[in-house]
Amino acid sequence: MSAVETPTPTQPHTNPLDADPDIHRLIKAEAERQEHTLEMIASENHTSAAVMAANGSCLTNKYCEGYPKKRYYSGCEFYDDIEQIAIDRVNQLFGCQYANVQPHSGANANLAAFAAVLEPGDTFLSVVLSDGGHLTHGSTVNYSGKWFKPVHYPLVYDESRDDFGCIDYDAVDALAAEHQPKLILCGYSAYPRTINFERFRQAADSCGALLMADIAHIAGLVAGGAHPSPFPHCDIVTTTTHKTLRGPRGGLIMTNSEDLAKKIDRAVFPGTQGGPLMNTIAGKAICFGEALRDDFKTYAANVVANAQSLAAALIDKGWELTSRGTDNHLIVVDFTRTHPDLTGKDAANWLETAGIISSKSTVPNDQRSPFVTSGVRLGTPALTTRGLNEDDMKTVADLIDRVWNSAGDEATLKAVRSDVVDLCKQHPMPH
Ligand code: DSN
Repeated sequence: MSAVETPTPTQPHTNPLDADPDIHRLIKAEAERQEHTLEMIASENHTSAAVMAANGSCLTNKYCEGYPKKRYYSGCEFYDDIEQIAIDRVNQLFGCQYANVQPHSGANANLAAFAAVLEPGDTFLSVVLSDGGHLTHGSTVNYSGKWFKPVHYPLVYDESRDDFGCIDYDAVDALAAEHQPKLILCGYSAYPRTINFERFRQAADSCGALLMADIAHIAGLVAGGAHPSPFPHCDIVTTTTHKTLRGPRGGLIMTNSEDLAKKIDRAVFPGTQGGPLMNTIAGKAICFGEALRDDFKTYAANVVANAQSLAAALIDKGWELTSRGTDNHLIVVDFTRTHPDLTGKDAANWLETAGIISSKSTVPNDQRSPFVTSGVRLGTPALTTRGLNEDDMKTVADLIDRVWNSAGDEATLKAVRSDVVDLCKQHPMPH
């Protein structure tokens, strides 16, 4: 009997990506871009080397449909442990009893949550989308808006009120009474203020609705104690894992109800997804472990302090913010009154040329389309990860102010670009 032949080893590479120079070149270029720009997209962050290593590990090779100890494939022993560690850490971190760590994204998490508790045609309440909601909260171009019936609640638009720009909780009550929704959704993509989950619970109880929070943006602040927890007030909580929580790109659904947990598990798999991304679930487990450490509390507090410092500096320079400030990790600059000719699109493009990466944003009562907009959303999670502090935020506000006041002047953008690179060099990427 002949011996089994050993396969010829592949050529050794100094870096495995040398095997594909085209992609390697682009990844290196992207690393360089991240190193030398200020990342101020409120939904982005710089995750740890450990998270990235897990995400790029051999775990990507495996199919694991099902849940721990209930898989459809053999060979899942280590994956059961990884997924269970992720679940246990979520429960500890957010103070809940059940977690599904398999959603591939926040959009998938929201779709599965809706599928778990709503029937086609059912009514739910969510915020007016241009006031800070998300595509998956009932947009007409998303299945949440095609399959279900969203009714949108407003912010307080009366400038004489102290809660100008905050959720209009009385309007939520009134719409709940009028429409008897099956579910009320809170949690937003461009809302700078604290969410009063207790107040939403009262509204939900008044009409017998379930209360769902999408905490994708604020999850890291909740985990780090810098924003109140949606538990015990909410029935279902969805989130992404890659924003303030600083993990790999992915989604997560949590609940305290055994009955809802079963429905959610079925809605994720087999309802809306197939095989879970186990490499990403390992990255999520690492991120949850990192967020359980005391230094994550400091990080979360610093994210908020930095956003408040940035907000104060921009207000000092005459820029207006929605709700006139922030309680969390983001601000939305509203050009409507102070610079009516400036669009969010131009403002974000000029910042990008200068090395400051942001996102255009609709503002309450925006008359411009979502492709143009009258505002820019700025966040501090990524800059805080790089170690920038409240004083640095004043410098960043100066840079932004110079860019916007220049009306896109090329020489100014070039000069700011150079100052941005200097600031980035003082705060190298933390890995
Ligand atoms: N696209 C994300 C954001 O920027 O807020 C939400 O999913």
